[in-house]
Amino acid sequence: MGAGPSGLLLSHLLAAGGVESVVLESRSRAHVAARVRAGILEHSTVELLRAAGLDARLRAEGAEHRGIHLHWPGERHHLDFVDLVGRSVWAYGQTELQKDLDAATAARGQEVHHEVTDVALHGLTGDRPHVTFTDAGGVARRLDADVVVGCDGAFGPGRAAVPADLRTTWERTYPFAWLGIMADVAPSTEELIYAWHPDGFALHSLRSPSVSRFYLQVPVGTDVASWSDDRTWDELAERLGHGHDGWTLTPGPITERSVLPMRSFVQTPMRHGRLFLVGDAAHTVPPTGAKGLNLAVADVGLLAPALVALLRRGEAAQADSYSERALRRVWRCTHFSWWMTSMLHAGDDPFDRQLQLSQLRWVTGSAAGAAGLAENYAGLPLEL
Ligand code: RFL
Ligand code: PHB
Repeated sequence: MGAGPSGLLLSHLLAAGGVESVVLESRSRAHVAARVRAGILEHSTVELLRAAGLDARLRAEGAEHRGIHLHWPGERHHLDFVDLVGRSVWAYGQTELQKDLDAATAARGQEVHHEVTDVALHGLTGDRPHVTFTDAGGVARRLDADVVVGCDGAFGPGRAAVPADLRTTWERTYPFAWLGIMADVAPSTEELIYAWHPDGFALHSLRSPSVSRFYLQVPVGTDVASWSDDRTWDELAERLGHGHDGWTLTPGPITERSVLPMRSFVQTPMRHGRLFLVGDAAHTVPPTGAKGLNLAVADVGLLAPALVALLRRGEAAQADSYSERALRRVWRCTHFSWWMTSMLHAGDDPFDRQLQLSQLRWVTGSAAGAAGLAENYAGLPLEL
């Protein structure tokens, strides 16, 4: 269930391992392809895409980044992940990865049903679960399967199909949101700038040599209409340090804007009988650590070989340990995303602000502090 990045990547890896799958998606192909989301692929994600033969356009059109800048009023520091931990990251939009996955899906004739409704799961604790749904033409259908995988994001039926008395959830909501904008202007930086500022966090990211992506910390419930172009650019310039050491921010036409909630969420276990959960279906992280998409890909990297072993060779050990192994990384990334969020988002408490600035000085001034951030950001090994 789900034709986002985790669903399509899983079906690709299963096909390579000789396991047939059918993908169900509630939205249209065009809607899924147009959703603006993540922008950074970590080392292990790029390695997995390379091994799957899905990295040609990423190598040609993506940009390899050695690290990030951390900025606060009067100071800017570059952390070089390659020097610190021998790993880089790639700037490549989720929209582009989705196009690559769609192309690979079409090329191998993968069965995908878009715009399905009434998806319901049955018989998950037996050997032969089935899924019922209504297809785009309004026809009621039934699929019998060996396993069902919930790649259906934070709002799909997958996570709710685990009985309430067998699942545990953890949640943290944050008292702020992000205003995200896309702009048709060349990035004013080669690598991302994460900025702490008393007015709130700001991030300068990018999508291509001519498209920039920015985020501003805003109050929960902010109406995008209250952020005019002028106000947005003025606030980005102030928070990102326009004028610092001669650095300038170049504004341009804003083509997209939206407000994103900030939330941490984990549901365990990530397996119930013949149902497996992957990506946002099982966990959500705030985007400050650029982990959401990477975590979804890492889950797939563990589950695909486990299902091939189970279904082709009758070996259950990897499938049985999937949830436990995946959750080690999920909790590491949940912590890292919470930590980055806590370090960079200014609140009203003057004591907290001093702690944040002290933490930023330590992370940029100490080799041990810098290496810790770099290791978590650029990518931990698939299996922790
Ligand atoms: P997705 O991408 O949400 O895909 C799930 C798919 O399941 C479909 N679906 C159903 N299909 C069939 N039947 C049903 N009943 C269904 N219900 C839902 C949905 O339509 C969808 O196509 O989950 P996946 O594949 O696990 O991938 C995860 C990533 O997409 C996600 O972690 C990241 O995009 C998170 N995220 C970001 N991550 C970052 O690292 N950096 C970012 O800047 C960033 N920005 C974002 C984000 C997530 C957002 N969402 C989910 C609100 C911005 C947004 C707005
Ligand atoms: C993005 O480019 O959308 C992006 C990059 C890094 C983040 C979050 C979002 O931490």
